[in-house]
Amino acid sequence: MLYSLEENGGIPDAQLVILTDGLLASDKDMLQACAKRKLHFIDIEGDLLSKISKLRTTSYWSRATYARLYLPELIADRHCRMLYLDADTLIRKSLAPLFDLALDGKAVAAVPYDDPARFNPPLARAASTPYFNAGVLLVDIDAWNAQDYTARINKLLQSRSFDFLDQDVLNLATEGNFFHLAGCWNAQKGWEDYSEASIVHFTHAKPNTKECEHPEKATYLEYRKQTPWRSARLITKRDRRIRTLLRSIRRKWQWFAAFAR
Ligand SMILES: [Mn+2]
Repeated sequence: MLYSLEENGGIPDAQLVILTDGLLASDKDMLQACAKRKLHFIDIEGDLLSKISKLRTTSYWSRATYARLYLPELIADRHCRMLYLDADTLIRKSLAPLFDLALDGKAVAAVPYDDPARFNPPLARAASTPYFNAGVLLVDIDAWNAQDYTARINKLLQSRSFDFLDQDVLNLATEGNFFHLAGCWNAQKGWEDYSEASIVHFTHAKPNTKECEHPEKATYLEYRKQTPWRSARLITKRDRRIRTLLRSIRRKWQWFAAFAR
């Protein structure tokens, strides 16, 4: 994602902020090697960690997913426009148009799903209320603050747990009132022609895995050749099971160590 952003993103003056959870200094050096400009890292710790550490997670969505909710108050420039991008995206074309778009006073712009009825019933609202994918999120921070989104989100997070975690929370906070971006800004599974997409989003199998048959996997691997991950082998289902197991052992051990202190 980072390498393709530098290559095709067309926003050389934008500040790049990376949210990290438990990365080593050597991991950060490898990420930095993918970028031309200096990266700013925000580690999930302290206040931010205490806000999200007890929230619901799943085997495929870690607590880090919630951290994006707090980005508007974490980044230094409080009056800018922020573009949040998932790590499982690939940037194919200039992102500059997103920074010139008139958002009509809306705090959030995103790509709506064609089938909102899939998401809305558990949220106790009308099935047809627009619902967006949160992997590509354009935020006008002034409008976000004017409409007290962070406070709304805090209240929602304390009220219950959500099937789609922070994505449900963001959608509830906007109450269906968000700017609708064209699908090419978050081209997900089933998109007809990826050469027309500005941002490809690998929402299902990830392109660094053996099982992935996504048409853009080859593009991803081409870009990856230019990064420190150039010779990494493709991950298998077995690798992932082992990784998940190790992660859960490490979490339990951390809990035990904290308890024993
Ligand atoms: Mn994603």
